[in-house]
Parts: sequence; C-alpha cells; structure tokens
Amino acid sequence: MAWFSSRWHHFIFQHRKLNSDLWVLKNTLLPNSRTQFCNCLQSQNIHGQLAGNRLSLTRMPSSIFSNRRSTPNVANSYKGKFQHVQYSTRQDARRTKNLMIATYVSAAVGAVLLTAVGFRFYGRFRKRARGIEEIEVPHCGRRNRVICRYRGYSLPSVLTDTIVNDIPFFEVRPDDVWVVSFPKAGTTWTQEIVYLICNDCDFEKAKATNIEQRFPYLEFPVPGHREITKMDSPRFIKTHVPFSLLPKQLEEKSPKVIYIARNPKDTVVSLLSFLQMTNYFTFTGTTHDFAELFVEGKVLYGPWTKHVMEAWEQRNRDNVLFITYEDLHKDFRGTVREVARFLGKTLSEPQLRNLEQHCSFQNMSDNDSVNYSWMKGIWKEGRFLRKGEIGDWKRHLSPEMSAKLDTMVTSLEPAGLQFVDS
Ligand code: PPS
Repeated sequence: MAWFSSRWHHFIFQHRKLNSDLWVLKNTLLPNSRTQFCNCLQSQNIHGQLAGNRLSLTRMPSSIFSNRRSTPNVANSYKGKFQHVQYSTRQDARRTKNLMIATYVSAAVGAVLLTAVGFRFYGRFRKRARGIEEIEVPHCGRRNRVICRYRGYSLPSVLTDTIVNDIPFFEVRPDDVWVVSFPKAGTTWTQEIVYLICNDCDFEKAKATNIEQRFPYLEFPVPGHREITKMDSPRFIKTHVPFSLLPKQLEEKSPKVIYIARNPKDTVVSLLSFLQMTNYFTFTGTTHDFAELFVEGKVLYGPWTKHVMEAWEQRNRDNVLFITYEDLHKDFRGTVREVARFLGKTLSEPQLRNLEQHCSFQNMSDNDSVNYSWMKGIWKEGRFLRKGEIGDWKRHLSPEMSAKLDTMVTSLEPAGLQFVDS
C-alpha cells in the first residue's frame, strides 16, 4: 500500500499541469491491486468508476499532468506493476472520435469516387460496345475537349447519346418539314425562308415566336426530341445529324427534307467564330489549327465531306432538295422559288419581295426571333449573324490552308458537286 500510494503520489505530483479531467486505464489492475488503487484514489479526492478492468476517473484535479506528452511516460512507469496500462484523456477520446468520423467520411468519399470512376468506365465500356469512341481534340476547353466518333462522324459528346439511342427511333410524320445541314451552312436563313413559305408569308406570326420554338433543333436538349414528338402538325424540324444517322422512318414516311450546304472555307471560319462567341466552347489554337481539325473531320458533325456527300447522294429523291448558301446569296429569288415549288407552294411577287426583304442579312440580324438574342447566357461576344458573306475566309485562311480545303471540294467534283467560294 505504501509503495502503491507513493507511486501514485509521485505520479500525481510529478505531473501537475496536464489539462485533463478524465483518465481511463484499460485492463489495468491486477485483481489484488484494485482495492489499493481505489483507496489511493479516494485519498487523493479523485472520483472514478471501476467496471471490469476498466477504470474511468472523473473529477480529477485538472492539473495533475505536466503535459499531454508525459502521459505515455506515466503509463510506462506503471507497466511493470499492472497488467496493461492505457491512458486516454477526453481530448484523446475526442481525437479518436474525430479520427473515426474522418475515416468514415473518407471511406464514403472514396466509395462515391470509386462509384463515379466505375460509372465512367462502365459508360465508356457501353459506348465502345455501341461503336462509340471518345477522342480528345487538341486546343479545346474542358467542355468540348472530348468528342465521340460514331459511324465515321465526330459528334458532340453531350448530344451523342441522343443521336445514337433516340434519333434513329424518332417518329417521323409525312407532313413534317426538315432542314438538315452541316453547322454554319445557312441553316437559320433556310429555316426562316421555309417557315414563311409554309405559313403564307405571315411575318407577324414568324416574329411572334423565336425560331427555336417554331423550328426546333432535333437533337438539342431544348426543347428536346420528346417535346417535338408532341408538337402539332405540320412540324418544322432542324437538325445537323447527317443523313446516315437520321431516323429510320425518314425513308418510309418521306417528309420534305431540305439540305443546305456551304463552301467549306466560309463554313470553317463561321464555325470557329461561333465557337469563340459562346461561353460554352473554348478553342485556344489558331484559325489554322482549327482548319486542320476541320480537314481531319474532328470538328462537330465532321467530316464535312462525308456529311455533304451523303445528302448529295439523296438529292434525286422526290422528298429531298439540295441547295447551297451560295445559291441563296447569288440568286435569292430563284432559290426561294425552287424551295417553294418543292414544298408545293406558290409565292406571289409581293410575297417574294417581302420575303427577300425580311430575310436580308441586316433584317435578320435585327430580328429578335431569329438572331438567337434570347439565348442571353451563351454569348460571350459578337452576334450569331456575324458577316453573312461569301469569301470572308480570305481574311482568315492562309493560301496553304485554302489549298487544303480546296482538295476537299475537288474530292466531291466527280460526283457532280461543286462549290463557289467567292
Ligand atoms: S447554325 O448554328 O449551324 O444553325 O448556324 P447557321 O444558321 O447554319 O449558319 C450561320 C451562318 O449563316 C449566316 N446567315 C446569313 N447570311 C446571309 N444572310 C442571311 N440572312 C443569313 N442568316 C444567317 C450567318 O451570318 C452565319 O454565317 P457567318 O459567316 O458566320 O456570318
């Protein structure tokens, strides 16, 4: 007892300063030492509970240890006397609790990350199984860095699932009117012309609703192909999906399809300017770099040649009309008459004159129902209707790049397809 007491005194008074009010000794005491130990504690006015081999000390004078680091030394000094000596203070307990929380949180975060990675790999695996390959495009930002290659086409990754899984099964109606194009070919111009021809040149009606609603973009999430399915007939549908990936019912239902193409040099310049205008795409390379990607077919909906050629091959079908941006520019009235004839409509001279005026570059630029000004969040700078010219490429492309793009055009010539670019 004397020895025990002296050790205990020694322990208490040697280590006065530790800020601790709970001390737990686990598996500490040999049975015959317990009473001695408890008596000792009581004599020091230290209160505690002994349960099994576990002793929790409470209401201990708060200054019995010199510092926390001394605890293991104290423990060591008792090791020989008792079976096991383990000390833990409230701070230790808190730390252990925090450690446990941290462990659970990291386990949960790890699990979430692993699941995300798993889903990503699974997604990739599923895409591969469907014939979709993801490729990285240089000089592009986070949002447009990855594009999907599917059946020879480069598709925007955000639209690929829709294009591959939903568009082929989209329900086509015989009285639909479709405008199909490679991006930046003059699609909006054609849409406005087609809409007005089919609506007896009701300019007020056309101005009342923006073109995205009157003439929705099939594969785009807004309004989305499901909404288009619910629209009243006749529906007007715009798409950049190439012919080979369009709905299977297109052949059987034979709606009117107008394809508009534009020379590749102005197309590439217009496309790059468009990407630079928006907040959603980033391209940090030069115009030359972008044109290289265009030639390689690594821009959205590329390769341009394949897109245009597939449409050209369909031009003799009764329900397909192939026109060019350059036709509209050089002979607006002649081309519009051809479109009207194809749609089974006749335009009077005043209608044609008014339509020409309504569809002039300037008037369309100022017309809030076609100039995409309603998409406020997406524009960084510039205007959707940017230049509206044939030959603007001369200000942007080098002679070498121009020659490369010329070879794309000459590759189409054997099929009888020609483009003017000035
Ligand atoms: S999109 O985003 O793919 O639907 O773009 P798209 O409408 O096909 O093409 C935009 C280019 O067409 C020009 N445009 C016109 N040019 C002349 N007259 C009229 N009325 C007109 N309307 C649209 C538009 O200016 C874009 O070409 P660039 O060369 O960039 O100016």
